[in-house]
Amino acid sequence: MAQQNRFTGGPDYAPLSPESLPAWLATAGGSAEVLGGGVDDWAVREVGDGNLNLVFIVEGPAGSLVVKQALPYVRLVGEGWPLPLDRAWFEWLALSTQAELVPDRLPRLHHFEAEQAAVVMERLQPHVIMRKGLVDGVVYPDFADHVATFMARTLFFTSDLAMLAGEKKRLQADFCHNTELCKITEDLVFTDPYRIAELNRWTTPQLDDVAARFREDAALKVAVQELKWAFLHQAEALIHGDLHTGSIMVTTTDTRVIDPEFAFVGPIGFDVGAVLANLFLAYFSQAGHATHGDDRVAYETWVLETAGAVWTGFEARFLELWRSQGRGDAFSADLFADPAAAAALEAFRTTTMRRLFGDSLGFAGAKMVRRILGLAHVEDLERIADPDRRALCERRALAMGRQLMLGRRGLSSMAEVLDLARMQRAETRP
Ligand code: SR1
Ligand code: MG
Repeated sequence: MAQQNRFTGGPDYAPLSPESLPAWLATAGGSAEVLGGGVDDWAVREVGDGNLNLVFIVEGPAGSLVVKQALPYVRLVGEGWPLPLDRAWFEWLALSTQAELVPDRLPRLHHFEAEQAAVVMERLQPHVIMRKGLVDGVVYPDFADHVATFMARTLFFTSDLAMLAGEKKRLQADFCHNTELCKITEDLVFTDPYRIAELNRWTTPQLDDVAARFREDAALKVAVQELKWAFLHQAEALIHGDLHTGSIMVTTTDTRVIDPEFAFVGPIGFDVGAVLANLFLAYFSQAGHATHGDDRVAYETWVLETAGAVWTGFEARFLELWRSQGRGDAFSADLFADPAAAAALEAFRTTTMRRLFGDSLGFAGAKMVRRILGLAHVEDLERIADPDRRALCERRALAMGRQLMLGRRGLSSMAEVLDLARMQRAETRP
């Protein structure tokens, strides 16, 4: 089934518009019932501010919905960079898989239509994109708990620790065609920031020296390519694939993860690292948002503590699931019934979490660097209008990213990582 539905975008595919969308939506699953009234009563606006797709909010007399439609090219760059429409299918398939594991952490799904490469889903309200909240200095007390649970459950239950080999291989087969989206990550995260690439950009001339140094840093290039190699071959679990704070919608009491169009079966640490990276970027950007009345110092502390809590929460929940629900084909339970074998397995679990910690830190470092030296930047830093001030924040974040990639295997605790962040934050070299 997955194989057939993957072929999205039929002969009638056309980018939707506020004018054309109501007629289409009238035939899209139960959308009309959710909205109430008739097509003439629906107000549509396009609100997409991401890099790839169209996103519409549709409001009717009874309720509202979101429609996300893939464009046949990268929106950020234009028609010169074609991109397959089947990413809408992978997003739908990932959301459907995750919905069975963490229904409370996702938007409710209403409808998928292959012909228009479009997904209809719940409009999350009054949620905001988390990155915007972080720029505004808003505290989200439950975020670490929510995202740690999201990651532990989605990553554990789609791994060989929980799945039978045949099921896991079918899952892998379903997602292995998401090659173009993976290629974006392979290029933009792991390769382009370390070479001259047409689409790279950075705060210039302030960061010209560090950009050049990164392109000549032999040890760093080996480290980032080792991470790329892991991204290419480490088929551990169904990962979201783009779990930054722009893919998370929040209120002060709720957290929902959206946008898994980059999903594939890849390294667990890539998702964990994405969340950590984006919290660290938020941390280093706060100095750029400080004003006379609001120095952001307390907020910096909250952001850093949250990064710590994301890792410790993830580690605890993942381990708990492994101990209580490890019924997959990896580590067959009947081999570990006797106490000596059980103790050996427990020791291996500790080693594995340590390895996942190192992987997560390395991926976090790569994802920090790409947002400063590569094509796609983040609002946390872009919203700092003064380029000198922005460059200082970016320089600190780049130094941290580099240290995470190079030192990932030697860093043994989150406390050590947070100390590293504080040390970089104190760096005043312009
Ligand atoms: C060309 S797409 C650039 C970035 O946007 C997405 O959110 C992914 O992070 C991708 O790398
Ligand atoms: Mg996205």
